[in-house]
Amino acid sequence: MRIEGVELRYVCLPLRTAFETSFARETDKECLLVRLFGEGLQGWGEVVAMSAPLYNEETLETCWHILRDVLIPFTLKSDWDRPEDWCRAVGHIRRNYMARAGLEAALWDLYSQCQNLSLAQLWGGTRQRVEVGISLGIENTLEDLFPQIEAGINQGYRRIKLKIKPGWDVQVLQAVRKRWPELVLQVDANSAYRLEQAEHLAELDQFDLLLIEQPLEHDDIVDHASLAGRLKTPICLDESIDSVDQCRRALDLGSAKIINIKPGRVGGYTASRAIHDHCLSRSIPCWVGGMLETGIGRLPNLALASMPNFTLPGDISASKRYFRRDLIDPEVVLEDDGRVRVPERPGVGQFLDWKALDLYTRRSEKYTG
Ligand code: OSB
Ligand code: MG
Repeated sequence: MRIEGVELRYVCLPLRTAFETSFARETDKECLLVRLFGEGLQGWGEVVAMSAPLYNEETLETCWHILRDVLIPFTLKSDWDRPEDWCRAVGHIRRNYMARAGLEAALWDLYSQCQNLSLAQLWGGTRQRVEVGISLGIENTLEDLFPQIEAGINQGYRRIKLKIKPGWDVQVLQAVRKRWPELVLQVDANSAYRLEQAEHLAELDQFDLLLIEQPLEHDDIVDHASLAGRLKTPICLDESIDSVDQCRRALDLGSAKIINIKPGRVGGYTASRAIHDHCLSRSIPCWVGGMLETGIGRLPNLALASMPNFTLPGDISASKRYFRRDLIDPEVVLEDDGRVRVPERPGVGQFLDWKALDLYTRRSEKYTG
């Protein structure tokens, strides 16, 4: 594939309701879109970094810089047979995983159109529909949270994930369990605790949680291994797993029993598939995480989730969970049994809602060789 030009767009969509994690409160979904022109086609990808370096070290500005000054000039210089070749060729660049994942996603979009195969077909997907869950942010009171759980259950979501932090954990779960004893429930701390709080975290064992996601530091796999010995609830790592090698080390140490895979965090779909395969070989279940993606990032995540070892529900909820209007048409919808359909057609570019795209684009720049 010869790439003749690249456009970067900064888009900002209002969220229906604010989303609060232990590290930030977001009221808008901001992201970059990468648009590739080549082979008479267009490929689109989403950069999932946030405006501030609070989830990982990247920001939308660092991604714009790395894309404009490093990745795009490099991409325009050569022909690319397959997206994996591009990944290998940029392998010498350190980190900046979200920046490269955005461009890699656009290459996959283009490639799938060139091959006339869906992303799920290219990636060896084995399901036509995937189970999904809903992620609920930190609220001020239980009265603010409960209606959201109720709505999630009524809409048919397969499991509920609650964001937790010190002060919003044991008591909340006590109340939730009392009201919904059978609910499939998991929690995500986004690194809000330290190993010294192991005893406090062990109180969560009584709530029959599917997993606890990233309780300790974002870059730690050692303390998580110590913590694992003191909890019954399985630990799932998110932030700490940024490559297949880091995944292997974490599993060797016993730091996690379950892995959350987010393409943006690990540098793209090629790396995501490698981590999936590694986990499969070790009988470690995986699920596809989310970064409040617009439809442009959500569709390829659905294709990824159709691979066989994504055996737990993904954070790939319906478009309307987050947005009044998404950037794609048709939007991602939840079917009655808590599943979402995996796109059957190639790529994501042909699902674009151009009016919405232009409405929400704040800035764009085009680069040619
Ligand atoms: O840790 O999974 C996370 C959103 C922003 C940053 C980090 C995380 C999240 C989510 C969102 O939990 C889940 C979703 O996209 O539905
Ligand atoms: Mg997480």
